[in-house]
Amino acid sequence: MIYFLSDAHLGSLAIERGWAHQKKLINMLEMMSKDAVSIYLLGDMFDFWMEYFIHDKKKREYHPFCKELRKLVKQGIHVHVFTGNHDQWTFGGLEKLTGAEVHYSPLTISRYGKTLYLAHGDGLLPRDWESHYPARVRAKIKRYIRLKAIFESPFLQFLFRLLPPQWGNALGYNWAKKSRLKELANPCPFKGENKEELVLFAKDQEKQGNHRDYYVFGHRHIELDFQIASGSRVIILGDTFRQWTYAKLDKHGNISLHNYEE
Ligand SMILES: [Mn+2]
Repeated sequence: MIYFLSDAHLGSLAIERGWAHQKKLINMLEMMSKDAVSIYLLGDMFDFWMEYFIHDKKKREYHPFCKELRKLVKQGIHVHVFTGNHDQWTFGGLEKLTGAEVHYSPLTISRYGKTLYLAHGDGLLPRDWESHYPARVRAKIKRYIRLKAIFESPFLQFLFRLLPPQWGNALGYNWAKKSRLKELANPCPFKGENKEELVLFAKDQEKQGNHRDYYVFGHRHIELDFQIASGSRVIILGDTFRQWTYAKLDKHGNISLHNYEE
């Protein structure tokens, strides 16, 4: 069995009962470990993850989760962690801490006779994205692209890593809290086949001849299993703080969405 989950946003200042959240996530991974060959964590497992040059005590909070990943790796399960837009600032530390393989960009894999495109999903757009949105939305997307470039700038990352962790974390966690509260106040359900960026992205990939059976994403915090014209399915993983979503690929190549309950 291959499992997929994403978007735990561990450490979020907008999610209460931090330990209960982390404990449930660990239990969910334990459940998967019973028959998992691989587990893919598709980004934003942490609400904010930055590796500073100075020791960051805050990371201790995540040790139970990181220890669990290490345990799964020791058991022989292939554990893959993708970076998301909230936790992209890892420079080898997370890999060292967990033993998991860290991916910084999308990945195409073949398993059980199916091809899968895996990505966190932020910033993925079809080539002709501008034709799909009115000016107001285009401006918003452009702002996001600019912000993403700032977040990904090696020079700015270097400067941020020089900060005392308390300062950096105060900035990072409050930025993340703001985006979480904004989402809670104003949730954005599935926008429909012709507006949902990740569906448009998948359709464009198919148009370019890059066929995959399944596109699996996180990021949007909505649960979606949507078939596009090429026959491919776009799976969006919901989250692991409220909906407790995961996807499962069985040995016959069938993929399905589930909700973890204790
Ligand atoms: Mn995200």
